[in-house]
Amino acid sequence: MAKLRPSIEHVGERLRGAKSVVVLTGAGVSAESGLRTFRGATGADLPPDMRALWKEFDPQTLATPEAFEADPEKVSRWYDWRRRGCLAAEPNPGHTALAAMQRGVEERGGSFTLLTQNVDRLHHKAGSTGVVELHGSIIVWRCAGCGRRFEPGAEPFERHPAPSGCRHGAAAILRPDVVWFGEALPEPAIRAADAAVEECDLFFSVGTSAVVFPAAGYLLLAARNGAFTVEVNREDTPASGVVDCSIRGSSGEVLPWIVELAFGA
Ligand code: BJW
Repeated sequence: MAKLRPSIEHVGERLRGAKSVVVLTGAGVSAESGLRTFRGATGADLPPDMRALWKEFDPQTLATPEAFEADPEKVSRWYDWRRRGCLAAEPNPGHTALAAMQRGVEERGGSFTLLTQNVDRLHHKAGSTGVVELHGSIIVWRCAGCGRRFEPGAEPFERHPAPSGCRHGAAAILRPDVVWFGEALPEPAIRAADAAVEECDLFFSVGTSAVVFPAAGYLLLAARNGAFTVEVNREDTPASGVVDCSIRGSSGEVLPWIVELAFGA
């Protein structure tokens, strides 16, 4: 039997009536803030400085613990460059709409959890609270030796890799507090995500290519538990065939519309 295609109005109604909402976001949500995604179409419509990162850079030589061990200077330079880009960026209407969505759900006594794969802290800047950072933060760095965390200022590091100042000899260098390929996600984030997804009745997957696990598995878990699932993305992803409603468009346009339908302006 053909699957029904619920309309965006139906999504608005679902949101108004939802008791427990989970939103999973990815790099696409920050694209309209000028931050590059990792994957997705190169986009003939996009300027060269907005090309997907993994089209220009090799993740194996930058986003793995082995890469940092082999060439800490190169990895530190690249992440410091991206860190400063994130610090300079401002939230866009997609981020703002998610903060408004949280207020709308919570004011009606519901629960709301924002799971993000983004390391840029733009959800915090937009006013979202309790954000679960599945892949850590690029704004925070930590000593590779002892794990002590630092939040460096906006100016570029003077040295690469930057010394942490801790007493760990050669290991006393800073690395970004992000999750690289092959590394485990932070335990508290996993626990918070598991609990929220387990009980949610409405799940949104927004601006993510839905290919990186375990984050991509949360949609599947929510669907299996009977939640109504929605995708918002400019392109088709592996999630598109799984969700109850797949909306093609940019998060900066679609999310404010959904929030407006559910809660008014
Ligand atoms: C728009 C838009 C607009 C654009 N509006 N939309 C099961 C199966 C297969 C593989 C695995 C598996 N389990 C684990 C793995 C291995 C691996 C993995 O998933 N690999 C796959 C790629 C094959 N996973 C891991 O290694 C993870 N760790 C792990 O599993 O550990 C196990 C372990 C347990 C115990 C001990 C030890 C280990 C870790 C994954 C870490 C991912 N890290 C990165 C880098 C973070 C640091 C950094 O910033 O550099 O995280 S990779 C990169 O991908 C980044 C992102 O968070 C992540 C996801 O990307 P995202 O957010 O989806 O972005 P894009 O670019 O992919 O997509 C953007 C989307 O937006 C596109 O669809 C566009 O169309 C759309 N879009 N503009 C709406 N305006």
